[in-house]
Amino acid sequence: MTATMTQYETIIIGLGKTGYSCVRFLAKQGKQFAVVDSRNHPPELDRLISEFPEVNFYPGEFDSGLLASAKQLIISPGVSMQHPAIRLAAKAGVEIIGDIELFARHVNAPVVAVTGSNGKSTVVSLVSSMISAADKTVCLGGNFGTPALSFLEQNAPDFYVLELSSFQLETVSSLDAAVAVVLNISADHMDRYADVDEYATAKQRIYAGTGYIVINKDEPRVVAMTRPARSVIRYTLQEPVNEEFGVIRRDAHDWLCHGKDPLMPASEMLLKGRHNISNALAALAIGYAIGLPMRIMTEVLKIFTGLPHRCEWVTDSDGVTWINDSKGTNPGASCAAIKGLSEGDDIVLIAGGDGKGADFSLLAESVMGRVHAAVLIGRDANQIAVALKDKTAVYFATTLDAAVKTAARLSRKGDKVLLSPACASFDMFRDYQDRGQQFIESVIRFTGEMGRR
Ligand code: UMA
Ligand code: ADP
Repeated sequence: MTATMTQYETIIIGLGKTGYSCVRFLAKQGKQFAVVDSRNHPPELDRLISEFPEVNFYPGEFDSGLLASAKQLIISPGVSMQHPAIRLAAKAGVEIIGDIELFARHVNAPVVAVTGSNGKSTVVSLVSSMISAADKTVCLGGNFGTPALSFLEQNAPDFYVLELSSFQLETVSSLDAAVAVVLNISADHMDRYADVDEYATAKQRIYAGTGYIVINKDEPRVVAMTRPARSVIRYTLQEPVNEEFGVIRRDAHDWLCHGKDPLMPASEMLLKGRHNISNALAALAIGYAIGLPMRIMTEVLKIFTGLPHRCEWVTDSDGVTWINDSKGTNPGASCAAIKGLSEGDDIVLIAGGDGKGADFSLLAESVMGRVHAAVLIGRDANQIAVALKDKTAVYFATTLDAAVKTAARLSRKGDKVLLSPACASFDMFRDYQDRGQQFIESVIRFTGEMGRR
């Protein structure tokens, strides 16, 4: 069958996790639809063929005639709205939405929505743990991993907690989150957006609706998104004003506080680094908005060990601490990890990969006085070297194994060797988990230690 012979009410673009969740959702509703993907064998093709053999699938270059003839396109987050065939369809009046918009139109339980350049997964995990600890039911997903639409196949929980990427938010207009937060904005995905403003505009869509908005007072770009008519809860790493969540220094200890009320010493959190105090305050503000008891939330903060590949301790060997921050996939994330972990000029950094069009000057600023050597890997190693060369000693390695060996040679007693690439992993690894796992294995092999906590 040629693509242009049939007209469809809806066409799903992309047959990865999201596309397949849309297939299941629309099929259950008895809708008439087809699926396209630019790849010949996308990840969920086999499942589509075995479970939905009646659904037409069109592989390869998107057919602009086919797309423009539909009433609605449901676009996967990995596909840009700027694709010429999609722009043509939009121009022809075809409605273009994503899975989160579809979810928002059908959901009937409160949604906690979290976006930001960094810290999303940590914050949604904390909030989800707090909800469970308060004996409420929760579905945790979105960009975190499980597509949101798949939750609508089950009974509604007390709360949905969704991590939302800028890609997912681009196509959202009906989301009315009970609580929404943009944690922070620093440049990421600059291969998909014209500039940081365009990227921030996509994220800002999370604040449409009528629920609470949580504002990080330390982030001017986020503060500028405040909507006056809304119920706002603010948090800051500084001393809080009024009902804000913040940090007060008492007897040489930092305390997480709600207004003037001390909640717990920051040192009792297992998560380390200033950025994680900020994440904890965001989680407290969200939990407060949905009525979770403060005592239960602080108990969770005391036992939450953090997610793998985020500033994860690997081993100590010969006085050197090895840390896996493979999820540091943009300069903002790696800066936070460097600043959060350094206690002086004591870091050997392993960085590099696919820079996604990033500007590495922010990274250069954060290495000064903290990183005494940087070992660079991957496609954009040279570009990072140019940014770092006057700020720290720069070395190159062609494999991660070689980078580990070079870092071991350059490290001194008391140092930390930190893998925080500031880049995506896809040029050398399957994904960031694969990169982190290979790092751990390489370190364990090389140091001869078996000490993963
Ligand atoms: N692709 C094509 N042709 C197509 C469709 C997709 O080449 O026709 C490519 C995309 O360019 C991308 C890959 O296929 O490289 C996957 O894209 P997708 O939209 O099919 O992805 P899904 O499998 O549906 O997974 C998506 C999110 N992926 C992206 O946004 C790229 C997952 O986030 C998310 O967990 C999942 O939906 C469930 O909601 C991953 C991610 O990398 C973790 N997110 C980015 C990030 O965190 O930085 C935004
Ligand atoms: P995301 O889901 O947004 O990628 P994660 O919670 O997975 O965020 O953290 C990814 C990386 O981002 C961490 O390994 C750390 O280097 C950095 N990071 C975490 N929280 C913050 C924050 N609040 N501000 C800046 N960087 C952060």
